[in-house]
Amino acid sequence: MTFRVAILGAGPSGLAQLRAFEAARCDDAESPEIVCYEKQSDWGGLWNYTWRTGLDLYGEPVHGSMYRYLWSNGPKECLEFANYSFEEHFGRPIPSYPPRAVLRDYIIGRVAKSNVRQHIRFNTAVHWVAYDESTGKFAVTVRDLKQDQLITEEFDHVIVATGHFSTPNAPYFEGLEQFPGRVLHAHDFRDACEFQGKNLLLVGSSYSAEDIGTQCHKYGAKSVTFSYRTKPMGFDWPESFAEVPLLTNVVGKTAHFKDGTSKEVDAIILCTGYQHHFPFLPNELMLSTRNRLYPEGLYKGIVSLANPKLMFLGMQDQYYTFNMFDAQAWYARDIMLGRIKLPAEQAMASDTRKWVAREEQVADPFEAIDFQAAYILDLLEPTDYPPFDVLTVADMFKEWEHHKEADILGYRNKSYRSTLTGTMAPVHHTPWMDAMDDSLEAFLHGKQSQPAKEST
Ligand code: FAD
Ligand code: NA7
Repeated sequence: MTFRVAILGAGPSGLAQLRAFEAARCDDAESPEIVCYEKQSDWGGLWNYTWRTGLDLYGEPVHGSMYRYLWSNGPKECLEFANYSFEEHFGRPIPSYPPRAVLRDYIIGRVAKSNVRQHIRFNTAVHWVAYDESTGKFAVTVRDLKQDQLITEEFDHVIVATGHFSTPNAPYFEGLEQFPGRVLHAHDFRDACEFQGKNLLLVGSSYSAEDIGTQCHKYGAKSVTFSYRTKPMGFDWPESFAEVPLLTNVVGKTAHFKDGTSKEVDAIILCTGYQHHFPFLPNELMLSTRNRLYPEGLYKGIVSLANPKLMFLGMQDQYYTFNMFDAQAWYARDIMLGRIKLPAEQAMASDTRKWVAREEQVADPFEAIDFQAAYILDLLEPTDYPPFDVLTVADMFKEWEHHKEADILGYRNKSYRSTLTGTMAPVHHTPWMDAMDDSLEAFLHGKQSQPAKEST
């Protein structure tokens, strides 16, 4: 008898799950009936750019956190799918740090070659998931956004692939309500050109702060001040950057910091991370976690300890991305197909505790990379996902860290070798700091269609 699987979200993780089932279908495995619910009108998740902020056309929260001129913040060779190389997709080698549109094209290129789009219900937001102990089934209630209708369907398994970099974590700082300039969270940041000639304050010291700060500098911001809670990023910043301790309060345009210093700023961007937010899950199925490498409550980082028929993809803090989501999707698929037998509840809980304890020993980014590599190798072992050289990818991530330490504005000019094809990526035609046009055409064909940096 066939079974029914609901996949929530058609971003890279949800698409990985669809692709995993497609691969099994080719092996004549029993194929479930799959429905993937996606609230956007297209697939690609965060990689779809939207100008919208706040609520979408239908009153749902806008998912997108990506912005114009976003370029990959890690080498593409580290995220390459094991069954679909960049070279296969583009028909030739391309440089290591593509802009968003190019990565989106690659993600979509793989799934477009299969029949998986037929399973996706676009413009459909998941509103509630309930589990019925007596039938052993989930009732998933969605809103068809175009028809404005609620629909409920039953499933044997639910895969949550709704991402966790969309709902802002936005702390309050005294005086923000009186600040006479723009105050926004990174989730709502769209276009660095808005901040040309401005003095910016960015709260936070992780990827968003680093990337939005360097972008704004590239597009003509006058100065960028990063305010950290725990520790500074510590890069060798050019003169117009500064790193200061945590913001305490704002008086007029003056931001005051914990060390007693202050700075007059024109705009404040809260790069303070995101919340794992699942408004469609009841308490008993909820996943509560901060952004970490091994969320508590998930066996193999996937299976809900609260109900093993509920699984989560892509909920980790991420070095590895697309190929890790694939490893997870193949593993989840094999659980659903009965190819991987789940151990007893206690054994799952104790295995999870061991990984969580191991993560707590991680001392620096280099150990974090090794940890995530070990996690992926653990997932790959029992599945037929094509082998890829996880450890060489870990070495590339470490090289990437060194390149960033050496030159935070120039690391994207470096090239890496694909572990799939063995090809060394060509050097891009334009150094990143001068590449103002982030379109696919400009990247692949060298057409610069936008004006270079404007004077302030
Ligand atoms: P998402 O991409 O977030 O997709 C989730 C999907 O679920 C979305 O399509 C959303 O619309 C849908 N959804 C959510 N809620 C509902 C609901 N209730 N009902 C129906 N559908 C729903 N990774 C890299 O590898 N390289 C990078 O350079 C990089 N840069 C990044 C820059 C930014 C600003 C951010 C925020 C992230 C970046 N990432 C990067 C990491 C990114 O998380 C992953 O690349 C990837 O997009 C995660 O895929 P996902 O499918 O898990 O989640
Ligand atoms: P991260 O990596 O989760 O980092 C969040 C940052 O925000 C981090 O520096 C935190 O400081 C800081 N933070 C969180 N809460 C506060 C408060 N209350 N006050 C001050 N600072 C705070 O999120 P990012 O958005 O940078 O990156 C997420 C993804 O987007 C990533 O995968 C990128 O590829 C793009 P802490 O160090 O914890 O003290």
